[in-house]
Order: sequence, then structure tokens, then C-alpha cells
Amino acid sequence: MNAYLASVIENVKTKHANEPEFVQTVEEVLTSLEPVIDQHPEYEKVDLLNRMVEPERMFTFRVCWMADDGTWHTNTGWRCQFNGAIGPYKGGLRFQPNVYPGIIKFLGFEQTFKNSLTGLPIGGGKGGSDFDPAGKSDSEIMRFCQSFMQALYRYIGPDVDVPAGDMGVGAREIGYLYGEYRRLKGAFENGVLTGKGFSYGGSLIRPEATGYGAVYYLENVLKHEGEDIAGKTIACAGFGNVTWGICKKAAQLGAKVVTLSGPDGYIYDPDGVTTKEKIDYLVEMRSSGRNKVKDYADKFGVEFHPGEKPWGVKVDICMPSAMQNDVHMEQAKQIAANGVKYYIEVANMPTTNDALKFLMEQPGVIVAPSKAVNAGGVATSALEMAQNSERLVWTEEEVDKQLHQIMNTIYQMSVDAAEKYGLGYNLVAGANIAGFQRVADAMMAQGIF
Ligand code: 2IT
Repeated sequence: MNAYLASVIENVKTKHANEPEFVQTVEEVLTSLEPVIDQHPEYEKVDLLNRMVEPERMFTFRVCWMADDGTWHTNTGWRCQFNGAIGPYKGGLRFQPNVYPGIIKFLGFEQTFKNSLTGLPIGGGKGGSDFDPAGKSDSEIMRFCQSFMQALYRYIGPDVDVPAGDMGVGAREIGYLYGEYRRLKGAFENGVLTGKGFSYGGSLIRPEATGYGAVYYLENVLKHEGEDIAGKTIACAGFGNVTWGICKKAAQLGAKVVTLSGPDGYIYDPDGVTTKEKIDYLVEMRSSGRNKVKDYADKFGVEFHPGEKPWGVKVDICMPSAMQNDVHMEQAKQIAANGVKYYIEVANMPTTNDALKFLMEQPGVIVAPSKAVNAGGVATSALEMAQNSERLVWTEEEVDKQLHQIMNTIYQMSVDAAEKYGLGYNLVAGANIAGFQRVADAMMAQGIF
């Protein structure tokens, strides 16, 4: 391996030994940049890679809140402003008990490349808290969000850093966060957050955007193989916002999502999550806070497999859309053995590095990486920022058209970047290279930073 590249990966492994998710993403991304680093010795001269793997800024804060029963609680909040070379830091907030700096950093690093791929002016950031939203009342969520924003508001802004949602943070949380920001700032700066409700500056299509974008990207891949999405079966994971958007768009195009998963297991619905009643029920399941996918099986009378993942089901397309490291070697082998041709990552880093490498090496399998496939979400967040700064509202058709175009461009840029460096049809390396290129150019232009 290129000596400079190897030394940067080694540095990260040593320095972040306690943050395996961050090491994993750095290793995955940097490894695929090898032909670029080989051909561009100027990057080593300015130590570009060590600068890229070091967040520009990351901070920790205390978030205290009071439960309904009067007890006091303390959580930790983080915001990582990873790379601002091409625009204000942009990326979601995740509220989940397993959140710690390694998760925030891996997400911030991925976000930097993803946001670059969108072609829009957004840098990479991420944040969150180890707060567990499960079973909390609405007023507890509100007080937590208010406290979180009290700690964060000085360090964000429409031209500085623009948080959004991620796991555990949806439209309700964004509403409470924005309400507190507005109260503290005394100004209607709604471009400070995205994923807002429509009534105060949210964009139409933003709730659907990640799922819709993933399906638009998938259509590009299928077209490349001379295939059509109609009639295809899809295995999805999770039942959150992203999976909901995939179900909705897939159904519109005549495909069907046949599996969903949760912490309790997975469901198999051979007819597909295709009717309005079923698709709407996902929203209900999420807002119930029960976090159980079995509810779907009980309601619609389909199979429920407790404690299992859906990757053993024979389908045309796998779209892991739940969380990081959902697919390990064991599941990857099942997927390959089932003859699945399309492995389309959706959640951030849903595949372990060894499983990803294995799937990419299978001759019959096409692998698409999440940082390209799920970029429609953040791209539409950037469209929300554009509408907010113009003080305008775009129609659903306009936003959807732009989203569709962005996804087609991301796909094509990835294909071209891999071709350019002699890697053939490699969507994973192509996305890493194309995402890297724009950030690298901007950092080179801006000098030492
Ligand atoms: O992972 C992601 O891209 C997100 N959670 C969305 C980020 C955003 O700013 O819309």
C-alpha cells in the first residue's frame, strides 16, 4: 500500500484505538483512495490526509433535564464540526444510549464525503447525545431538547453549522430544538436546522427524501444492468423514516419491500409493505415509542422472526437501512448464497469492512455504498436551507425533481471517478474518490488549516 496512506491509517488506529467505528470508516475510505494518492503526490506534501481525518472541532456538553416525576437527569451531548471546507457544517443529531465520541466521529467523517458528493455547499458535521428517548413522555422530550439547545445554540447558525435529525431525532425533536433556538436568539433564523415542520420552514419531500433518493439511486444501478425495478422484491431493515420512504417509493414503482426489522426481530410480508395502510402504519409504530416490529406482524398477520435479522430471506435486492454494522460476514455469506444481485447500503456504514469486501468480491453482486445511496436526505436538507435563505417555498414537484437529478448525478460521478482511476464499475471506491476530490480541492485552495 501507498506508504503515506498506510501511515495515516496507522496514526488513526493508534490515536483512536477506543473508537472502532471511526477507525473502520477511515480505513474503508482511505483504502479506496489509493490510486488517487499514488497519482497526486502534492497531497502528501501538505499532509492533506492527516488533516482530513482530524475533526476541525469537536465539543462535549452537559445536558440536564427533569423527568415528569421530578427527578433530575444528566446526559452528555456532542457536536463534531468535522470539515467546513466546502460549506457550513451539516449533519444530523443522534439521540441513542450507545452514542459516544467514536459514533459521532465516524458519522461526521462519512458525512463530509457524502455532503461533498451532493455537489451542494455543505461541510460535514454530526452530533447527538447518549440520551435514550425510548419510553419518554412528550414533555420529557421537550425539556431534553430545550436543554440540549441551550448548550449548543452559541456554536451553530445558518452560515456556521446546521444540524438536522438522525436516529432518535425526528420532526418533533427538531421542532422543540428550533423553538428553543428562536427564543434564545430572538430571531427567526430557521436555516439553522433542517427537517423542520412545513409550517415554519421545512421543505416538502424532506421526510421522504432519504428513502426516495435511495430508490432513485437504485434505479440507476438497475438501468446499468438492463433491468427494471417493477416486480422486484426488496429486503429492508428497520422501520424508521428511511425505510418508510423506501417502501413508499418502491410501491409507487411496482416493487415491494418484503422485510422490516427492529430490535426484537424481523417480519416477512410476502405481499410487500405496499398499501397506504401498511406504509402509514410504520409512522404509527415509530411514534408509539414501543420500538417493536412485531406490532406489524400482529396487525397484518404476517410472519415474525424473533431475535433474527432479515438477511437470510431470498430477495432480488438487499437494502440495509437500519443502523451501522448490521451486516457482518455471516449475513454477507447468506446474502451471497441466496443469489442476491443488488446490495444497496442505505444506513450509515451498515456493513462491517470484511463483509463489504467479501460482497464486493462476489462476481454476481453489485454493491452500492451508503454515503452515495442515502445522500438524498442531506441533499434535500441543503434544498431546505436554500428555501429558508431565499424566504421561499418550493413545490413538491420542484424539490422532488431536484432530488432526482442530484441522485442521478451522484451515481454518474461515482461511476466516472472509478473509471478515471482504472477501477472499473466500482460504486464504492467511486463515491469515496468523487467525495474526496471536491473537499481536497477546497482544502488545497484554502491553504494550511
Ligand atoms: O446521515 C445523514 O445524512 C442524516 N442524518 C441527515 C443529515 C442532514 O443534515 O439532513
